[in-house]
Amino acid sequence: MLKIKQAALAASAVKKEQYPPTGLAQVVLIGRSNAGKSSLINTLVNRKSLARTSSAPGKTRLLNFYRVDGSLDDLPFSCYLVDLPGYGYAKVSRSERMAWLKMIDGLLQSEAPRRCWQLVDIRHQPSVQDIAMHETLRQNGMQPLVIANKADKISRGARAAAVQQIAATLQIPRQQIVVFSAVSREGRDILLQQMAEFLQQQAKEALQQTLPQAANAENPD
Ligand SMILES: Nc1nc2c(ncn2[C@@H]2O[C@H](COP(=O)(O)OP(=O)(O)O)[C@@H](O)[C@H]2O)c(=O)[nH]1
Ligand SMILES: [Mg+2]
Repeated sequence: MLKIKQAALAASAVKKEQYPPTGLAQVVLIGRSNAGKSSLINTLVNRKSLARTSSAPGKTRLLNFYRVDGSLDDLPFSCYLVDLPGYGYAKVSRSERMAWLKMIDGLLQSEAPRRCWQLVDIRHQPSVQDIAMHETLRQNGMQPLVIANKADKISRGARAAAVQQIAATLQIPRQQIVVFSAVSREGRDILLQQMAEFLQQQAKEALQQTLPQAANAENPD
């Protein structure tokens, strides 16, 4: 079981030199402005206002690295939740958009174990920008988990169809979508489970990389 003990803002960055120095695993949150990225982080780590939430879209212009410390099956872990500035905000200039793309590209190119979580609004079909972002991530070798957010805003009966619609639009299996709400906290356990699986896989890969060397050191022949 994954337990989060502590969470804190480790760095706000635009470029690589400003990233936190450790190569810890990252869960990167991507979505339109106002999709609920900051709220999701707060819900996940059980803090009211660690990540700033705002009803004025387009305010966060930096990559915010939140360091999370906790335990996974009683063993300590640390990772980052990375809050990306939202896209789809109409009033940005071309140069601002380019700077944004450069910032995201810089993050995705940097070396770290990484998972992407893309937030979409469960009430609407994914936007053109949502689809473009999803495809870009796929082209970069990522398979983003899609979080259908604000589930408290639609009736239980409308959900299956909404999720089906998102799956069809993004051309992904239904299983790649998690229904979530920062208000009802629905879906939180599933996201923690996703995080746990990622970190476990990470630990396994790290071990596999060090084990052959350790074996060689013991048996130099
Ligand atoms: N009803 C509802 N509102 C939400 C949910 N998540 C976020 N919001 C609201 O949506 C707005 C934008 O949320 P925020 O987390 O700042 O989005 P961000 O721009 O993606 O970081 C805020 O007014 C939040 O209170 C949710 O699950 N349900
Ligand atoms: Mg935000």
